[in-house]
Amino acid sequence: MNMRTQVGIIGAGPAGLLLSHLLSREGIDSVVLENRSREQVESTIRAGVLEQGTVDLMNEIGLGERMRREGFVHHGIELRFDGRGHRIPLTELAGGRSIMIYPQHEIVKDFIAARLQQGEPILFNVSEVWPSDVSSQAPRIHFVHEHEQVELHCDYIAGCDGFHGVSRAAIPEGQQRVYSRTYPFGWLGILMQAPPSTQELIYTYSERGFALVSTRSPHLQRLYLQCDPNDDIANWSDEMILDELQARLVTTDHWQLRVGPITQKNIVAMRSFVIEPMQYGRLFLAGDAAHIVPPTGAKGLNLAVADVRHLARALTSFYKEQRSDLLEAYTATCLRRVWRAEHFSWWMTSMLHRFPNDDMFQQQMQRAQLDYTVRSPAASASLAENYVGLSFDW
Ligand code: FAS
Ligand code: PHB
Repeated sequence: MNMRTQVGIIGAGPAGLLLSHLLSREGIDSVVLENRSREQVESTIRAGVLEQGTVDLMNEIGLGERMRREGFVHHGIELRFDGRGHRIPLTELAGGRSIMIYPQHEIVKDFIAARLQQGEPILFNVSEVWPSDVSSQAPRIHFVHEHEQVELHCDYIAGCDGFHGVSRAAIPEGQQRVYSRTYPFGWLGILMQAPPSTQELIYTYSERGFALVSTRSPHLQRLYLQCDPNDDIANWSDEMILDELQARLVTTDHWQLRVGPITQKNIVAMRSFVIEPMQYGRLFLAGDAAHIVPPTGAKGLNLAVADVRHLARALTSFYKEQRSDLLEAYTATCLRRVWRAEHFSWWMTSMLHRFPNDDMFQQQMQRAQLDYTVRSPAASASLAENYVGLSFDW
């Protein structure tokens, strides 16, 4: 079977869904292809921190109502080390900009509901997806849907299928420049039914390793601790996890973690990854399909949003003004922000985690960086402006 659309979008994560919504606002057709089910996509526990720019865009496009109702605006974070907490007043230091705590899977639910309400197509449970003729004027996406082989003819293809997707491989190896760093540690993340232990996120450097206290709601907390990336989650009993968190978060004034039943736990590896170019012929990569950041800087989802905002603008100027300059500048436009976020995420990760085989000098260097970051207004402001997110046209 043949189908036709203007923009074929591979992946119904935040990048693919937001792009489809931005395009439909401009009257540009698209078809979203997703190889998992709607339930699976809507229950993938990932990000939780939204930059000011992401929040503003959600409100601008009329999809921010539930985020405003159920999300939490935070005006600061705490850096904790050597048993003491130090507040970084984000909003004060970053010109009034703040962050929003609103779970990624809730954003995905909002995007899917809006798209289906508009009667726009999302094909879930597709398989054998592969793009072809991307360097021609008539790219196609081949896939199987409900046991039928389909060919989707498009003008452009948006590869929004994440790090493990198929789109990136459509860029010939000889054309790719890949930058990557894999970290010698991972994050063990939990969801815990308990009241919040803090009003703002706590990033902790401790001798025993990194720990992060985040939140999802007044009844559900999200916490992470640094662990061996190859460890098996089965080796971590709930009791061990809570004891380790308490041990890493300990302060001189006996701060207490409020605990409750752990409802979800998993281990994720950590890497930094960027592919250049992000565009090849009529194929445009966005989000995790083109770049990965370690989650310490809370940047991944926000970068995906920034990419598709640029891509939607470029495609709109092509269809409405027959201009191709923004499309040609897509890689350069996105990478400026991508490399800033890569550096910030690597810097936060390097400052806050224990590295295997580190020596006393390395540890003192990290302490000196932490001490300077919390005591120098200039250094605190630099962290704050990066954390809340630089304006889109930075
Ligand atoms: P996604 O991976 O989210 O979506 C890609 C979609 O494509 C998926 O639905 C997938 O099923 C689909 N797909 C894959 N292959 C396909 C194929 N062949 N055909 C069709 N569909 C296909 N970022 C933040 O900004 N803040 C945070 O706090 C934060 N915390 C994180 C915590 C963890 C534990 C992790 C792992 C990541 C975190 N991130 C955070 C980063 C994360 O949010 C990603 O950057 C974000 O999901 C990227 O969105 P997409 O690019 O849309 O990719
Ligand atoms: C989260 O709430 O999941 C979260 C918060 C901050 C991070 C990463 C993840 O840096």
